[in-house]
Amino acid sequence: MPSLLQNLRREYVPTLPDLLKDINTLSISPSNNLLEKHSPLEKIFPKTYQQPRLSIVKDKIRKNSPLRIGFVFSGGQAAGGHNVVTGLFDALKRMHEGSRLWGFIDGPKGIIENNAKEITYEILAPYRNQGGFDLVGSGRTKIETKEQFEAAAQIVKELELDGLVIVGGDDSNTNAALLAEFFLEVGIRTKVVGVPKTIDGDLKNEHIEISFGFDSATKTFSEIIGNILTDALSAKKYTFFVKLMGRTASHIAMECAMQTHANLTFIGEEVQTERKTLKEITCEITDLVIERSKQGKDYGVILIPEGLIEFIPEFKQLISELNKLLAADERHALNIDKLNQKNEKIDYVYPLLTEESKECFSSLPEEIQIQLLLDRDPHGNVQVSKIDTERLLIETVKSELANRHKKGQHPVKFSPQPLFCGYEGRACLPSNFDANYCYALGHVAALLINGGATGYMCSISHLELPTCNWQVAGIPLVSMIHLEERHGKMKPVIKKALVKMEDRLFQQFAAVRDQWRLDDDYVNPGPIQFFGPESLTDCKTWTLMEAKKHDLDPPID
Ligand code: FBP
Repeated sequence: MPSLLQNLRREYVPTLPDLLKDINTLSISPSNNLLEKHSPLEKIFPKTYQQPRLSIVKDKIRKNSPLRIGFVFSGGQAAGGHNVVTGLFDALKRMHEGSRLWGFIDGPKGIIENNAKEITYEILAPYRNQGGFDLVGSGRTKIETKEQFEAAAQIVKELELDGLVIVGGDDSNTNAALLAEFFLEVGIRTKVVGVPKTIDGDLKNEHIEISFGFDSATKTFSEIIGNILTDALSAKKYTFFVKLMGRTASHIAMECAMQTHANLTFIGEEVQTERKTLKEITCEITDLVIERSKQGKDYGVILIPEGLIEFIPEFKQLISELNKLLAADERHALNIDKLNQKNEKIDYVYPLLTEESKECFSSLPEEIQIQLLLDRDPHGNVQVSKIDTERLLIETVKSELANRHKKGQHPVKFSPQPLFCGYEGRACLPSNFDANYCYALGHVAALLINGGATGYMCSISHLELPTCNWQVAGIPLVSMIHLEERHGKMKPVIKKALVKMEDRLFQQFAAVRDQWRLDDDYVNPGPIQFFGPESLTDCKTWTLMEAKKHDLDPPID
């Protein structure tokens, strides 16, 4: 049974950008090309690599034909996904009442297994402005073999789809680009359009200001961290080690740090730049614990991005070696997974590692060793959410404190508490920002498909402004792709946006963080606000607002 708040949220009517309000007067028009000729991508995407950016412009009233569209949620949940669907559905119906929409069940698997459900107004009604992807489910199956591409072609042909909307992150949108290319190659008319989703905030570039879900997730995590800070300050006995989701990039950790002023926040990308070892990270935390203890503060809160481990140089090398071993294991069907005993797995890989990686691997607790050996996701990523970095750091800090004590350091009270903020931020009720953003993205997807565009990502810009002023466009997916090593081979993938040391955002964070180490300048931002003064309900992330602050250019379209 839905809660009172869920019911109230269903009644929320997302605000649309002014441009999208009269959808039947809009058309798409090509602007500049974004890729240079003769890029190495030409061979992989011969049909789509030179597509122009598309502007959406006011035109005379047009009469649309009914459209048949499918959509799929791909990868991890992000708040607002259901509003992409409601936006798409409402736009389609406004364009032509006879339009129809299907959702593929449980992610891309639903496409290759021919499992789709038609979405009607009644089916969709309970999901308006709700979190999660449970309308049709999601999954991480990667469409990659020739058979899978052909199966996808078969099902879109059977459903006579005009368009397929892929709601996904960097990997899923890479898949969207490959599918668009394949459909063109085999003469299938279905257009493929991507929507930028991921709480990680790493699917962004000069055309995509932020992926949806980042706003709601960071607000949810900041609420939790704010509460933890207040608890720490009240009981004065625990040091919390909070691991924050976000896979590789540390955007989430940096945003939450700026919102809450936790005592210490690691940024994975900085650790990589400064080549900080596990020992150095451990010493940084230990120093903080000792300094705070001297001030009578045997408590504190430390934020750890879940991708941190991949950036520590010795782990980076170890993970890369393990990735290659696991990929080779898959190819030669050696099946590390069939080795039942934990020790068997460890004994199997250990002799195959280089001396440096052997040293790093053997220094780790057995649980972490096993976690590093877990299967990669279908896109070849280490499943960092399953690695207990927060617990690893607790252990290393404990032993560093013990070492220092042996060397004469006064004993300190160190009572650590691990916490992981992850899944709860992906499926929360979407903030007003994500609800509006996603509803508008659904409209853009409908417009692009109606205009015959394929191999594009929906883009909304000027997000720092009130919703009525947002601008919309279609960006060729190939313009965001580069070649990267995956499963030991060079593959086309959409480039992840990491935190950059030279960015104003990082520098601003770096300039203020030191004062949070010892002074308890804690902030408790409280829960996401859905109702009330606009300044609260339309409050956007620091990451988005700061990135846009000096961007005073007038809208392009
Ligand atoms: P997407 O990139 O698919 O949006 O997923 C992001 C994420 O939430 C990461 O932050 C996290 O590391 C990962 O998914 C967890 O994956 P899973 O849901 O498979 O445990």
